[in-house]
Amino acid sequence: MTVEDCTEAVPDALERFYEQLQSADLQPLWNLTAQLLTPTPRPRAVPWLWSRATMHPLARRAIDLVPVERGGERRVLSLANPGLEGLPYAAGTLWGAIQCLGPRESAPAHRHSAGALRFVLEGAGVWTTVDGDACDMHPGDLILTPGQQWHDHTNGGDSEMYWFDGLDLPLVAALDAVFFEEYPELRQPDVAPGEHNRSAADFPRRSENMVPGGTVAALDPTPSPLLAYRWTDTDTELARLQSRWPGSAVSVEFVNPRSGASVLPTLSAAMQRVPAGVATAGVRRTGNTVAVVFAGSGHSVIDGQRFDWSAGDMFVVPSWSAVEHHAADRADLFLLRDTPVLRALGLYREQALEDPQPVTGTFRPR
Ligand code: GTQ
Ligand code: FE2
Repeated sequence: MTVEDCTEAVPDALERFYEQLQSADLQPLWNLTAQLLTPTPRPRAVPWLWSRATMHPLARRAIDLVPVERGGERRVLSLANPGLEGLPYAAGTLWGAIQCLGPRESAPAHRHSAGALRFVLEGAGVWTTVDGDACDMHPGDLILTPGQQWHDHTNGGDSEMYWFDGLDLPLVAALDAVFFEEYPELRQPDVAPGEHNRSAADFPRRSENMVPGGTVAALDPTPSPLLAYRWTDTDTELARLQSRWPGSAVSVEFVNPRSGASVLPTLSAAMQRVPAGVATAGVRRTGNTVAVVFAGSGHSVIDGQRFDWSAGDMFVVPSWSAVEHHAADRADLFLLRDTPVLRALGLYREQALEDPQPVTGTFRPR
């Protein structure tokens, strides 16, 4: 006898039974299986793109309208994925945002259990102080603020500064492990200009700070002691790889120089360079990706939908979506992922796609 037969036979009894379950705070798995145990991941976040053309003027406007100080805290516009019903998250596990500081402004010191990284888009004269180490920020640099380390951002110059923030906050929230604390003062003690960038001085070897290829397998519950990865190093390394494999996309993952693991226990960061006219091979992987276009232009195909992009745009590739990146001009893509978490839990999978995806639609940014 099937469940349907049973429903036919005794409708009233069954209906009463379901009511009893509901008032007992119990749910029958037999009605939920299809939505819970999906054959492949079904992220609620959708592939989406936020263009620089939309974000930048709004961030600029925030500098005029919204002061940063205690109470206002950080001038951050978070990427809110429309699939997540109003949550301020780029994807189910990842926070992505644009943050900006006007001339001579600083954002108050604090710390939290969520790990964060910054990828600098434009501007000059800003540093982030991380547990007393003032890390200068230049376009293309990656700056880490690992979980529970005090951090504040200071603009010591006369220009506006814009950067991308990536955090594991949605994941830490899902694990019910969010802690946050304000530093007793507005800022950590000043660091003499000549004493900035201590961690970068301690780990100067490019070959130990970034590794070529896909995603590293090493795991480390301790964050990287190196807090600043310089664009000059990244660019040099990508150029070196490009000269060995001309006509192919190349990438580096930034790593913890002590362990060779991803930069943070929960987050990986990589930079991919795609030569003009080249497309990356199609792939699906578990875990979410937020991509930030640092330079160049092109488009990505995500689950059959075409997303055109250029410098300063940000887009999300949700877990298990098929993706290829096509460069029109030589493109540099910064890639934030939650891969270390999936690897640590035995959930990481990737699948190479045999053929380029047919394009069935084009994304229109709002
Ligand atoms: O700059 O410390 O985008 O604490 C979200 C939370 C940035 C920060 C964000 C944060 C920060
Ligand atoms: Fe923070």
